Amino acid sequence: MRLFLCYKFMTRQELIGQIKKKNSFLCVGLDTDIKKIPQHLLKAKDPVFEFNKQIIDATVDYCVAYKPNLAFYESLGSKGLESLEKTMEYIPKDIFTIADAKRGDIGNTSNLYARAFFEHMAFDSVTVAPYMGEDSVLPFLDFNGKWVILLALTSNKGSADFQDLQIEKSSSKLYEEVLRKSKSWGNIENLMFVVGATKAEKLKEIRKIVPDHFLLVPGVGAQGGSLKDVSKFGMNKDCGLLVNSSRAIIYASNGKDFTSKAKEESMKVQQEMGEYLNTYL
Ligand code: NUP
Repeated sequence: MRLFLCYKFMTRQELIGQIKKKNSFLCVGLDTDIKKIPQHLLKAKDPVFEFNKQIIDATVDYCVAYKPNLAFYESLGSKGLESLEKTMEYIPKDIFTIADAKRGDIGNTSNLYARAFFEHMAFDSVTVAPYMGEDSVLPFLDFNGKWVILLALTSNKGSADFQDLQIEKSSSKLYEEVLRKSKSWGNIENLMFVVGATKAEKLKEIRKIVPDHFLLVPGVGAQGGSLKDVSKFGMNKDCGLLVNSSRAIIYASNGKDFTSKAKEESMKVQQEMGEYLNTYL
């Protein structure tokens, strides 16, 4: 196991600065599946890290964030975690990093999850599920300069099961109540929310509840969400969006040209984002 000695963080202002500098609010999802990576990389000592390294080199000029999803690394056991640690060391320090882990537990346990991602692996942020309530989220917010990205309205079909439930004797849906209640647990400097790109039509109402917070928006690309609608309804005066695309970029090709295709795809998304930043900001 590698031990990270640096305690790295990125402020809201620094993140906004990166978005303006790169004309991009793209987050590339490092959902690296050993079964999907190009054959020729399987000869490498650490194929998952080798893939990530080459994807990072190809896309780093067009994105402001990387989001490894923990499932892809944990499923490979200690080797997978080592690939993730190496990936975290490789990502340039001016890029925002998101551990997509969807954690949250009783206080002392949440504190250890936070230490794993913020101290051991030096992530800037972690995705957290709100289901266990305030005392399960606050331990993550105790870490100076680090961010919680709380699940609000997720991109999948099953989000309707609970998140969309109407609260009795109220005009709110459950996800709206999550936003209203949890926004006081942190502030716009340390708390973001997940809203799926497939739910772009809800962004107008969501912005009435959380006008200034950053939103992490997964679901463009493979899940079919519209970048245009997300930008139109979700952008605030500081942009306020990180839009994630994983499969559509990292698996744009599974041949030897995977890096040039990933570069092409990320550049395409970045150029579209540049237009929306000009139009809606
Ligand atoms: O609501 C969510 N939807 C979603 O797809 C919240 C997420 N964290 N994600 C994650 O974003 C998902 O687990 C995956 O890591 C990524 C989307 O990948 P893709 O559909 O762009 O390939």
